[in-house]
Amino acid sequence: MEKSSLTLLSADAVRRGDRAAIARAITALENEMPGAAALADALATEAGRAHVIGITGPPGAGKSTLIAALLAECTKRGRRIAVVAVDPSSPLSGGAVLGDRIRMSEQAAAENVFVRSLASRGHAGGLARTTRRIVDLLDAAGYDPVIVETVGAGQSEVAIAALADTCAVVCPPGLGDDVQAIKAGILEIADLLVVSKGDSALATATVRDLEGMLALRARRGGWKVPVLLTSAARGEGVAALLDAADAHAQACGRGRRLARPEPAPADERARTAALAARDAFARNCRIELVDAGAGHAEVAMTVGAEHLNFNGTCHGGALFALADTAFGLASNSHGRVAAGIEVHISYHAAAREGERLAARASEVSRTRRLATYRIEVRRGARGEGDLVASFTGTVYVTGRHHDSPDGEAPTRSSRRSP
Ligand SMILES: Nc1nc2c(ncn2[C@@H]2O[C@H](COP(=O)(O)OP(=O)(O)OP(=O)(O)O)[C@@H](O)[C@H]2O)c(=O)[nH]1
Ligand SMILES: [Mg+2]
Repeated sequence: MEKSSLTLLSADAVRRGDRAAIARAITALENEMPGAAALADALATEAGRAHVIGITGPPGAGKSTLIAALLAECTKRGRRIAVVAVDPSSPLSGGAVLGDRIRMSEQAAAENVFVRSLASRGHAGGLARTTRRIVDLLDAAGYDPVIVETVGAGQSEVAIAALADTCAVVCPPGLGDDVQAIKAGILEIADLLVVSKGDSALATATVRDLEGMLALRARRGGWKVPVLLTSAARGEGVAALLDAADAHAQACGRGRRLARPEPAPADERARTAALAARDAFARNCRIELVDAGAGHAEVAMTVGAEHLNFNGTCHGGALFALADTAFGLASNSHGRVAAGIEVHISYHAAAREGERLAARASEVSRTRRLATYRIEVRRGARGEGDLVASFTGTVYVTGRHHDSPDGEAPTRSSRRSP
């Protein structure tokens, strides 16, 4: 009783834009304190007004400096702006977050600006959920735009694409020379490409390189991704960047994170079972489907003599096959052909002949084009025992459907063409 009235009180204070209440609420969400989920629920219905802009890019690209310039531009235009900077909590970037705070502190002191750094501590899924709730809260508090800064490092950029209405990918000069340096997903999620440090020598060449790269790709739903040259140091191109972000929101809408229609669960279960039945490799490894649904799948196998390595324990390749099968089924459960881009596996314990192992895959984040999964391989028929291996994977979601009459057979192994 007392807790719920407390929640209502702080929800009201958040709606009024009370800075202390907002700061307290974010801390509660970050630490999953009692009442935090109820507060998030109380405010969730008011989310969807703010324009959420994701700013991502490689470490040191100039994201924070650019955001500081955007803060100044927004306040000049009389807008209330919030920034959430997500720290990947690596020892290397520990100092960078402090740097963010210092660089942004001048603007943060202003009444219409709210800046907060989050430490990601732990897995991407938890971070994605917390960040989403904090964005909803800032949205409900009337900030518009809400900017989210993340370092482009695999899964974080997938998470930001799910969250933001407009994704700006910041490319420092020189990166365009070596397109391979830009990881598979990062260009895929860009609504705006921003070349930073426009005052340095290579910047215009980088603009040309990126424009050349974009010319090779199909347009996305009528929106033409612009390449914008900025120099936060000189304050150049910042107004144009904000204008381009506004234009993207006009063209493609706001509240992208709130609308993610999913087909009925029964469809996914049946589809996943059909896919599993067509998987000759999994069948050869004696991997069986246990359960599946939207974005998740569970498979199991009994370690047999054919799974053993020269030490007499279960071969790492067999564990990989088990985890990868769950990954493939979960990522293809939505009906679109998903192609694996990147996986990572950690082995924790050995498994022996006769043991039953289960792998459970769950979706960590999903956008129109990219999705990430976490898979745990555990002992026991339903994975109730200890952890044997853990696996994370990212897929590229193609435009092809499993169910379409002229649809090709699913080829998870096929890489997407550029
Ligand atoms: N010459 C020049 N340097 C810049 C500009 N913007 C940022 N820098 C420099 O680039 C370095 C990195 O800038 P940050 O803004 O911290 O970059 P970041 O992408 O936020 O970095 P992380 O958060 O650590 O990934 C700093 O030394 C900045 O001074 C610019 O417009 N021109
Ligand atoms: Mg930064």
